[in-house]
Amino acid sequence: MSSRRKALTGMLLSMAVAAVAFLAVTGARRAPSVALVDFGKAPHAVTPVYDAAVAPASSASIKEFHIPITHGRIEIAPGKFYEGWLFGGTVPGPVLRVNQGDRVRIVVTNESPMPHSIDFHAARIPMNDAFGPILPGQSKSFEFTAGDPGAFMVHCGTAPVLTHIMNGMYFAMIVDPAGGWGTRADKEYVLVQSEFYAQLDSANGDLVMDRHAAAEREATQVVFNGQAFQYKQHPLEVAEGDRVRFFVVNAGPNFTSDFHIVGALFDRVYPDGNPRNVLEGVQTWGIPAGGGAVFETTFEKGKSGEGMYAFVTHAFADAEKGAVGIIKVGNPGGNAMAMH
Ligand SMILES: [Cu+2]
Repeated sequence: MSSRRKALTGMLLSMAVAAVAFLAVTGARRAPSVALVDFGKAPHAVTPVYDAAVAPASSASIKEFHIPITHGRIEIAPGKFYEGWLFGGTVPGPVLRVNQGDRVRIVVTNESPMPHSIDFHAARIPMNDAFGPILPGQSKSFEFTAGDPGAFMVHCGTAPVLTHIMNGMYFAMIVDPAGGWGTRADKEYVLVQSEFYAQLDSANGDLVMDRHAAAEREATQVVFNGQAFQYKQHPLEVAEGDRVRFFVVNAGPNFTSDFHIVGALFDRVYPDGNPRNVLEGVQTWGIPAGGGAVFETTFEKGKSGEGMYAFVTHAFADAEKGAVGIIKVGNPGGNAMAMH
């Protein structure tokens, strides 16, 4: 190679190196996008029912959630009101949805008169700091990377934890897998199962917690999304042919959820909501207290087509206390609601 050609090649090479370096620098300088969700400013819809439909996560790689803790009156069965302890003003609290690999920033503010805390099952983080007590009027901030896909429980972990969970301090967190679910769902719903242990407050006729009943595991209501039987009155509606994905979290505090849909089978169940744990052709799947799972089924014409389908915990003493709802596929005649 002539010295002139050598010089030219060298010059081109250094220009290419400079261009790559420039791209690397500008790439690094581009600020990652941040999506802010304030549970206090946009409370979750609970009338006429807790809205079980979940929207997709935003594409922002950093997601910041502001979560107020308050105490307030909630309806745990038709016409039955309970003095609850709340994340984001509802039971369960709003759904927190992110993508695997997202950085999750949490700011919790305790606007209630007693200490509370927050515990994310999706977080690998030292609990002594992040999950520690938040005194009345104080806030706590921390962040973690959502590295594991799944349907996770979030709850208050202040002692006695039984009391804080039975009073309503929980919500679902969905971490969508980085590679997606492998199937396209036409509808996605979140269902959080939990128990209440209530007794009448003679002072005002409302319900208040019954610690003794909770210790003895004698639930008065077992519910999906905070209220007994709400989806019997207001079914989840899907179209014939829809593939439906259910994110089911069992908040307990004491019982297992034996999740089942009458008249359908699950094409796939992902225990804990990790698509690497895949089961096919499942009738019922048990979710431990503090656990979650993702279920998929298809309401196909000629199989589980137009009609009514009950979703239940197949532990029927618990279904009779409220953990039963209806999925209405298409526009069927008749009424299947009395059957379960
Ligand atoms: Cu608490």
